[in-house]
Amino acid sequence: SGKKVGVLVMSYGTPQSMEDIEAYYTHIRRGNKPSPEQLHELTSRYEAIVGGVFPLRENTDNQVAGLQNALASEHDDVEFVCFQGLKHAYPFIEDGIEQMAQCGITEGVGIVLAPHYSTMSIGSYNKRAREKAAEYGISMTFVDSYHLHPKLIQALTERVERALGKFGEENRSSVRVLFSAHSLPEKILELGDPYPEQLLETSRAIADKAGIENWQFAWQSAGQTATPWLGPDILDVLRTLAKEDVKRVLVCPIGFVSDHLEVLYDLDIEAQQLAKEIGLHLERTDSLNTDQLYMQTLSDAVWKQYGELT
Ligand code: FEC
Repeated sequence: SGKKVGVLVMSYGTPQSMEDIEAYYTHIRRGNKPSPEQLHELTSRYEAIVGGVFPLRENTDNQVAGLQNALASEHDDVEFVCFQGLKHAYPFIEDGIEQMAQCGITEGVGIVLAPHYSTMSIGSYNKRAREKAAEYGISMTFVDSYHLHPKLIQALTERVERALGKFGEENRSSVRVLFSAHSLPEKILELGDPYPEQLLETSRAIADKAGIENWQFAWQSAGQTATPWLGPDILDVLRTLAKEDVKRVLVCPIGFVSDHLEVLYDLDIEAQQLAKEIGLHLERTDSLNTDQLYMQTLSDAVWKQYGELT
C-alpha cells in the first residue's frame, strides 16, 4: 500500500470510572468543579443507566474500529490509520494528535462522531485538533458535517420505520415523530450558526424518505445555566402533545450516534417516566452505534475530505 494518512476520530468522551466523574465534569465545566450536589446528581444518572455505567467508551472504541475497517476495505492506495481523540476524557483530542506524530504521520483528516455542525460542538473539536496538529507540523483537514449523507439518512430512516412498527400498523399515521438533538445556548443564533438548520434538514430528509407528515423537532438535554438554551425542550413538547390528545410519540435522536447518558438517561428514563405519567406511549429509535451504513458514511466523508489535502 501507499502512503500513511492519519484519521483523528473525535467523540465527546465519558469518565473511565466512578472516581473519574468529578474530573470529567470539571473539564466539561471548563475547569470549574461541580458542587457536591451536582456531582451526586450526575453520579446517580450514570448509576441508573442500563448497558453498563459508561457505555459511550465501548461504543466509541467500536465506532473507531468500524471506521478503520471501512477505510481499509475501500481504499488500497492510501493507508488510513485511525486515532481516537476525546473532547472531555482520556485520550484527549491532543493525545490523539500526539500519537499521530509519534507514528510519523504528516497528513491527517479529522472527523467528529456527531453529524451536525455548530461552532460550539464540531467547531471546538476541530479548533483544538488544528492547534495541536500545527504544533507538530501535521497538515490536517476537517470534516465539518455529514448530516445529509444518503447512507446516514437511509440508516436513520430504517430505524424510524422499524420503531414505528412497535405501535402497530393501524396506529402508524397517529404517531407523532419527534426528531431531537442536544440543545445549545441561544447565543449561537446571533453568530448565524448552522446547527438548527442542519438538524431540520436531516429531519426533513428522513420524514420525506419514510413518508411521514406528522413530525416536529425538539431540543433535549439543555444545561442548567443562567443563559437561555434553544427550545422547545422535549419534556415540554411531550406535555403539550398529551394536552392535544396525542397518544403515541416516537423520538429519533438524530444529533447522537450512539448509546450514552443523553439517550439512555435523558430519553429512556427521564422522558419515558414523564410519558408514563401523562399517558403517552413513547418509543425511541435504536442508536446507530456501528451500523454499517453509518461506518460507510464516515468513511465516505473522510475520503472526500482527504481530497482537499491533495
Ligand atoms: O455518556 C456520557 O458519558 C456522555 C454523554 C454526553 C454526550 C454529550 C453530547 C453533547 N453535549 C453537548 C453540549 C453540552 C454543553 C454542556 C454540556 C454538559 C454536559 C454534561 C454531561 C454531558 N454534557 Fe454534553 N454530552 C454528554 C454529557 N454538554 C454529563 C454536564 C452535566 C449536564 O449539564 O448534564 C454545558 C457545559 C457547560 O456547563 O458550560 C453546551 C453537545 C453534544 C452533542 C455533540 C457532541 O457529541 O459533541 C452539543 C454524548
